[in-house]
Amino acid sequence: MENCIFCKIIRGEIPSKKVYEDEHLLVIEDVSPQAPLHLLLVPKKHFVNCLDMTAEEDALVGYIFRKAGEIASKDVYAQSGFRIVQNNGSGAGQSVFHIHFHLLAGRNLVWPPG
Ligand code: DGP
Repeated sequence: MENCIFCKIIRGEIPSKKVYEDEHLLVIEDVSPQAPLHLLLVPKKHFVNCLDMTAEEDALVGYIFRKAGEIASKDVYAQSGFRIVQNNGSGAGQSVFHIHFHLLAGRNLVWPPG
């Protein structure tokens, strides 16, 4: 998508702090971290949010969760626990309309979330 900020990051048109990249997925540091570890797992294919996905993406979503676990297992902040968050729609806090999964750790993550 031409004007999507995450598509621009994926294309290398906007700089980011990359943690992991492969043909399906980009993992970057969040520009406005809400915890000592705050990464964004961003699929390279553009989807607005989970309402935009079909059964074709089932494997991709499973892959993203497995990668999130792999990354968390190597991070010191995530040793005592971590959270994966995905916001759908502005009322839920979505501000970038290219699906992404927040990986948060390193502070007390309260429940229920705000
Ligand atoms: P959400 O509110 O769930 O749509 O999350 C969007 C996140 O994206 C938010 O935590 C801030 C982050 N973000 C926005 N613009 C940029 C950017 O240009 N670079 C990076 N690394 N993160 C961004």
